Amino acid sequence: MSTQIEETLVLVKPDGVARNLSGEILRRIEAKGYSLVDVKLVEPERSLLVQHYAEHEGKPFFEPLVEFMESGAILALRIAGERVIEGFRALAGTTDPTTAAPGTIRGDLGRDWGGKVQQNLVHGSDSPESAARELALWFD
Ligand code: RTP
Ligand code: MG
Repeated sequence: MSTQIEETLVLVKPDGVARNLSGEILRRIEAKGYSLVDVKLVEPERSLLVQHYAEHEGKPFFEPLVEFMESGAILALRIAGERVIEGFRALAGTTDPTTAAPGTIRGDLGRDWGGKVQQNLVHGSDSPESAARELALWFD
């Protein structure tokens, strides 16, 4: 099988940064064997968040989601590795932290805060197209 080194965008969302989980999340990424290419702590403009989550515009959770993402600092990571796009999504676990599998970031560390949006600690690009688009938004 040929190797398939990819890059993806990971965001430690405001709940992860506020709960001091950035190091724990980065530890899991590095322990898996992915490497860190670029990193920055940001408080993005609303326009960047709206572009980032453009696929969800019009959904009931869109506005609460953007407000949540504006509520504090975000750690943006550009990471690289073999099939890292799919692999990081597996490491993160499914969207709802209550039912995300134990062993995943969301399953082990996520909480259901009973709000209008899932505060699920991390974002990971969901396809090669999303990764290219999102890395350009956050890092270029
Ligand atoms: P992400 O894009 O952040 O990596 O998460 P995801 O692919 O697992 O989930 P997605 O469907 O893309 O939703 C984006 C983010 O919106 C919030 N959400 N809340 N209340 C709800 O039902 C709901 N649905 C989605 C979550 O923060 C989710 O990660
Ligand atoms: Mg998504």
